[in-house]
Amino acid sequence: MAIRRILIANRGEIALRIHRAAHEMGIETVAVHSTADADAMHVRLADHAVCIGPPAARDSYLNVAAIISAAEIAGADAIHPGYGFLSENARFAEIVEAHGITFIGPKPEHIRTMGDKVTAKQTAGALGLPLVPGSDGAVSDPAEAAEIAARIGYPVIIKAASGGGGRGMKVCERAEDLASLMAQAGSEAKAAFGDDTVYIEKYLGNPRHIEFQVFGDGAGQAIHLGERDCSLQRRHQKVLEEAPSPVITPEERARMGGIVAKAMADMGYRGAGTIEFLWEAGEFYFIEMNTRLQVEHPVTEAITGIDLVREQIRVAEGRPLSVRQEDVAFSGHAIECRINAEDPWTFAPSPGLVSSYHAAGGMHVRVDSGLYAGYRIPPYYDSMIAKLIVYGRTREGCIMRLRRALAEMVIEGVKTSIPLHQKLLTEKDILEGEYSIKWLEEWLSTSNAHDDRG
Ligand code: MV4
Repeated sequence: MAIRRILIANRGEIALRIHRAAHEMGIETVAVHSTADADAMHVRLADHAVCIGPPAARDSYLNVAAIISAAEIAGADAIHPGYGFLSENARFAEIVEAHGITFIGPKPEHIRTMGDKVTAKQTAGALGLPLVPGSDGAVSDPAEAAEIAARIGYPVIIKAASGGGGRGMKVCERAEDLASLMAQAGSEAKAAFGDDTVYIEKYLGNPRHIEFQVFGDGAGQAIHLGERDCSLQRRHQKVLEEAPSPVITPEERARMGGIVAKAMADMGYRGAGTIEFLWEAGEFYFIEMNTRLQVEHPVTEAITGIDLVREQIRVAEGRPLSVRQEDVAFSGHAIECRINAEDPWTFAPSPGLVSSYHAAGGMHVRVDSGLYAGYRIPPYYDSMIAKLIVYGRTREGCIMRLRRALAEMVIEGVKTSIPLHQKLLTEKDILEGEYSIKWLEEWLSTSNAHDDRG
């Protein structure tokens, strides 16, 4: 059914991103906002706006009753959750649909299955995705855990089924430590997520994080849009992402892409999804699936020319995807720099008044941001205030343009991560594409990156 008015249950740059796709399709938008966001750009751009509560996210952007009420009051016939907040909450998706409102996202059952890491891994295995060797499902008995660990070999990693952001993970080097680390992982998971279920995997020492973008129509058709390399991260926060991965050949992309697209077709997946892999020594190992649009989706848009939010809206309307796999062509290279309001070297948050703002521009330069001069960045939410996405025909050309664009960006009044990105783009390993998930933290702890003397 045709969607006429979308409520965007989010804030910041992703709310703008969704608004833009909607308007390009002739669809009206409804912004929701906390009292702290009354002057935010996402509120200004939308056709209608509803205040849904006080600053704390749990009282506003996570307030299901307030969001459903806003949709009914504003006459929205669909809700897009963006990323974070309620985007991977299966119960929310069910409630939206129970109110006769279209949820622009996956089927609730798929959100639920993939939200539990144990059922996600079992489902991925059954669909033919390569897994990290480990326990088949949850383990609670230390003796059983010891047998599994002995079989796959140390080191092993103990993970929480409900984990996220790396919480509740323990690396175990020796059999003697296994039982106590299992108990620790379980109790930390219980405290953080209310669920002490854990499972065991072979620990990969120096992998890359490579994820495939997938898209399904919910009726058995699915495609892949290639991979993104998201290995550059600090404390599970991605810093810079690129597509394609510097280490994946077109043949590997087609082979793994074919496997993930078939898996999504077989499960009847609907909407945008990301299949996360660890990649080491030329092999992919499934770790998790994200059932949402991701922050870094624009690098995929840049190299494929496909508007992912437009496709999300199409399939939510029950229409087919606008492209078949054979129509998807990968061209050139794209890199995204996440720009946060924080000290570039200590990472301390730096909210406050943006006294002046000028976005980079020019050919193949995209800035997704709700910033404007005079805007006050509130202290209550994520520190990401802009994304700079640059495209080039080659990786080298992309990096040259990215340096040029970073130098053009003006954000005054708050500290930002722009100097960190500028320094990263002078590093030999980054220029050569030779980095793993450990690279950034090691570099920050060993280099004099921010020291003027060298
Ligand atoms: C791993 C791993 C090594 N071996 N699993 C971190 C969070 C969660 N998404 C999975 N994570 C990892 N799982 C095995 N078997 C290392 C990590 C990991 C990581 C993964 C992706 C991106 C950044 C990371 C940073 C630290 C650890």
